[in-house]
Amino acid sequence: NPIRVAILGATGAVGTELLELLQSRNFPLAELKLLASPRSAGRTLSFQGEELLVEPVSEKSFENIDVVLASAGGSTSKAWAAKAVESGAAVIDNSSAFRMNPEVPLVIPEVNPDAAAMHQGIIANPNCTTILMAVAVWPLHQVQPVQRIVAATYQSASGAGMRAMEELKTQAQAILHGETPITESFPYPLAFNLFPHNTPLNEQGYCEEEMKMVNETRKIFNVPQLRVSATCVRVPVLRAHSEAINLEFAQPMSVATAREVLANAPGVRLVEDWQANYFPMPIDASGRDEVLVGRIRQDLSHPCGLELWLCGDQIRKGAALNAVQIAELLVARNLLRPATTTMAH
Ligand code: A2P
Ligand code: 11C
Repeated sequence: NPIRVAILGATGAVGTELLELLQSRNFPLAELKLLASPRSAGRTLSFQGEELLVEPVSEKSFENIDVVLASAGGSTSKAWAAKAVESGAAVIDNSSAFRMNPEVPLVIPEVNPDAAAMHQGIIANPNCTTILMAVAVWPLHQVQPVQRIVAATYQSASGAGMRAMEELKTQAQAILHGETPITESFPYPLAFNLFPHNTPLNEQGYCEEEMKMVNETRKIFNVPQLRVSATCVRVPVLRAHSEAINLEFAQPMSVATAREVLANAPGVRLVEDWQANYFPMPIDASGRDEVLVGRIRQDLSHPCGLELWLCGDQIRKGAALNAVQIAELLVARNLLRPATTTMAH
């Protein structure tokens, strides 16, 4: 049956991509409602050749809606998710608000699709850096359990939203004109610079973004003690995140095995031309569905270690595409309505 969908945060970087994906993937839509803040009231967005009005989100927004794709930040999700669930909708939430709630499945369809079955109204979409890493590491973990993951990220402006992407361009122009760059979305100039991810730090010195990679990966892989450590960095790239990943297994995994596994893994594209020294780059990952993986090599410092490098579109697989894939999964498995009664308020 065709599905009635609402996009909460339709005017944002992820919202815009959700709109594009619902069109290009031929999602079985009965109705599409576009929701944003009162700032966007009166705006229209084009969808399948029609101009659709953006509505400010309200109490009535979720009536007769089957699926809410929410990407308007954690506080907006916290304010509206329970109301949407009460109205009978399944909420696929892109924010970090509910990810670590034990009642909320945290789903990457290529990795843990079965987890979706236990949802009670809300299904969380993982953080973009977690998704990209998990899509590449999970297939190897199936061949031989990963003992430890050490990651360093190179995160684009898109992870901080549409205004941040505009700010990077404006900063670059300002600097090229000899002017002082304006910083609003970011704490420091990003153009011609980089800085450690600016989310709050814990007492161990890890920032929130790094702890998301630790805790979300453990939940998605269902390995509560998995050893993960990350260093997250914002780089002056417009779109698509990159990650350098070191994996340690209990036994050596050959580069040939890893390459073969990843060449056949869902959602992964192996990109390696060793002669040309050509490997995944954010410009090649932008606008693509797959996570590009390459530079797979034996870790010189450890017999059971592997090194790899990946790039993935943060807005697409890192956010909007994963959310639409979850919606498709719910439809395919007839899971739109929770198996049990609705979630506690
Ligand atoms: P708006 O454009 O009306 O501000 P991005 O991550 O690219 O910055 O986008 C954030 C998205 O979340 C936008 O669509 C934005 O709408 C929406 N949003 C932000 N705050 C609210 C809110 N309080 N209620 C509803 N939507 C919101
Ligand atoms: C970034 N990953 O690139 C972040 C943005 O938990 O969904 C998304 C934050 C989140 O800054």
